[in-house]
Amino acid sequence: MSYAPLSVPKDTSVAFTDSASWRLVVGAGGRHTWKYLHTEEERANWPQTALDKFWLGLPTNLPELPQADSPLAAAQNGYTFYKHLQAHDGHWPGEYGGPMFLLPGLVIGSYVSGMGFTTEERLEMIRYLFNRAHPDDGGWGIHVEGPSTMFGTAMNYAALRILGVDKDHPVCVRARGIMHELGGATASPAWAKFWLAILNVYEWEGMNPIPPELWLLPDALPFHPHRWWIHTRTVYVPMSYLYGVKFQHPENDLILSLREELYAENYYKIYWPAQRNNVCKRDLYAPHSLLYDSINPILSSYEQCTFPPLRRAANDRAYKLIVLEDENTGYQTLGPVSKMMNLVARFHREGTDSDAYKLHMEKRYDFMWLGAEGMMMCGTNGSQLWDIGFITQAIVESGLADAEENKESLLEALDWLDKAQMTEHPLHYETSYRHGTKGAWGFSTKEQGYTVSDCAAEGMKAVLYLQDLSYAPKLVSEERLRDTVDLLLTMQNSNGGYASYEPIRGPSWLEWLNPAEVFGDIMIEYNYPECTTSVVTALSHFRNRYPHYRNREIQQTIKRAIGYLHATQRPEGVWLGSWGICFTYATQFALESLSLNGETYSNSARVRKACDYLVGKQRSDGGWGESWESCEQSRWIEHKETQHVQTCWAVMSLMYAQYPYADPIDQGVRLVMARQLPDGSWPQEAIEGIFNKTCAIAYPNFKFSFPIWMLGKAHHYLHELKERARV
Ligand code: LAN
Repeated sequence: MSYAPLSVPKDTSVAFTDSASWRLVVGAGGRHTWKYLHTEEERANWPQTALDKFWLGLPTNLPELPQADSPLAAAQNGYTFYKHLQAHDGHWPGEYGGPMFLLPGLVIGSYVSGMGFTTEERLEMIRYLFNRAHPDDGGWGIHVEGPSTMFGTAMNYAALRILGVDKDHPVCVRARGIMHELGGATASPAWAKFWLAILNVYEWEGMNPIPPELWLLPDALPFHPHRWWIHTRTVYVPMSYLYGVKFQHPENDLILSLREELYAENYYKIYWPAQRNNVCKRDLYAPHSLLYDSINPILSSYEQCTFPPLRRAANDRAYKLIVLEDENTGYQTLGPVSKMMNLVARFHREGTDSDAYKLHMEKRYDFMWLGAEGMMMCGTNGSQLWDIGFITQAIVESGLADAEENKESLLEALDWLDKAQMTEHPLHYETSYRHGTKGAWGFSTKEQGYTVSDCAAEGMKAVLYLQDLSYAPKLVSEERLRDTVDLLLTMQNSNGGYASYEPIRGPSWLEWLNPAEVFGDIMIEYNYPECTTSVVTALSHFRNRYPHYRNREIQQTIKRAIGYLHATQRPEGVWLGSWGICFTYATQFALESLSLNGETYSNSARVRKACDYLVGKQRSDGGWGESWESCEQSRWIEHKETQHVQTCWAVMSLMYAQYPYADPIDQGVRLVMARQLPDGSWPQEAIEGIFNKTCAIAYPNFKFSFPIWMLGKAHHYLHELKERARV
């Protein structure tokens, strides 16, 4: 199939679609989809809200607020604005972009499965890619703030061409220039090779094998894929199926042309086996281990003479796991990568008339988000729980929850949280190697259906905080909170730490089999200070309110978790962040845990070391600023600009530590107040999050939740310090 011809503007200085016609639809459970209204009448009957306008990057025209004369007043101004961004069901929708390798999966996967997009969606995806092309060379990086790589450039180039951009369009010409300069698409990392092979513009022979047979091995083996990190194994399932069947889109004019455009040499003269380990230097973060490089030739030889009944059985096994995953998650799967691969696999086996095909087609929309720069594919189907968890705790901790004007919004938030808790284990449970879910909250919605340790914890904390309010009903019963505790107690690792989705299942040497080249630490679960802290603080808040339930076990769990946090403090005094950028993020969490254990600046050398290090990084303007490269290189790298979100994390760290000197806190507060806009909002600054060491990801709601939280808390804290000084 091919998409209908499209007239594409030369650059993004003109409108691609009418921005006044887009509406965000918030559906059941907090589902986000964007709809384009075609007629004047529809637009008049369904006016654009501040929520729509804000995320589309249009002026919201919300009123200027009275100048804040205290941190608390600034926090309230922030919330006055932020309440306009709360959806009717109580949660705060938001963009979750950043990675630049997801949209191509959406486009290539849809194209090879015969699924279309509306003209407006195509134009907005094109606009996004135009806007995100690197200003220096016209390529794309692994994420929006990174330098151009082959991963980003080869895949997004193919996506643009599928979407209908002509090869002579200036954006394509420029992108082709950098792509060829970097060696052409033969130098793509493995995941790009995979998508290009699916599209039939790269040969399967040029891939390191992804044999589905691994799924036939006994579960007890230490390297069985069910022991891998859940994202890696969930991607590996459909990848191995599609590799096993050697899926290829049929040749057509576009495919033939792409074979010419993507490569610096003649496609038909390429010796493919030599390309398996050819990866552009710029992309390479985790080079293959000797072990991995030694196994591949053996597997490649097997690939020449697979035993057909065995291959069939392996494909069937992988396919079965794909079906279970689809059914467990309402056809959205764990994440956006597996989503599109499962979709292609279901198309391959069941065709276009099947229910699976239709359900998959519809669920693509959960990941598609229209932002100010155009339409993107998000890192998950949203960050609903994560965002509501922080803002509700912020409002309660700052004392703003008792203000009449805030009550309704908090009650709506509690209602959302109540409905978002998972109350059962997965439909397919042990059969699809899943951990339990009863009692959990996930990162986004209930339907997505995955426990994440810290999301369950932050969800529970938010509920406990809100249900403490005199005016709030106890929507979530003690029994349901006990389920959360029971689940969290199953997730601690032997060294006391907590990982993300499951306890660690595999040995650490599995990292030697990391095939992805562009990501680090992806083969197994690891412990994270952030996840560990969320869990210990949640358990401790639970215990304070319900002291009779599993008290001793909770106590022991917390003690062991603190032991883990002690062990992972770095020599310079801070903790390395894995999910937020970077040291300010993780240290905020770690110091919260330590303070809970009674360790503060006055009695703990560790805490003093952490605070002194942070204070040493405070800039002359009162703020802090770290680059995403800190995560990549595991060392503090200054950002060229001060970041107000990171300033909040640093100040929160100092407050958790009971830092006794007001100045650094006061200066941080002033910076964050100075950056607040007259309507109470804050501008978007640099990207806030990270995953797998190399890929930055946006948490745009942090620019509200953390300033409001920090300012509210600092207001009381600074007051206390002043009182103490007076006595
Ligand atoms: C996320 C997003 C949320 C994040 C936190 C809750 C913040 C963290 O504390 C635990 C890990 C978790 C749940 C997490 C894991 C990895 C995710 C799902 C992501 C960063 C969002 C996107 C990313 C996913 C792996 C992207 C798809 C790419 C692959 C390499 C499969």
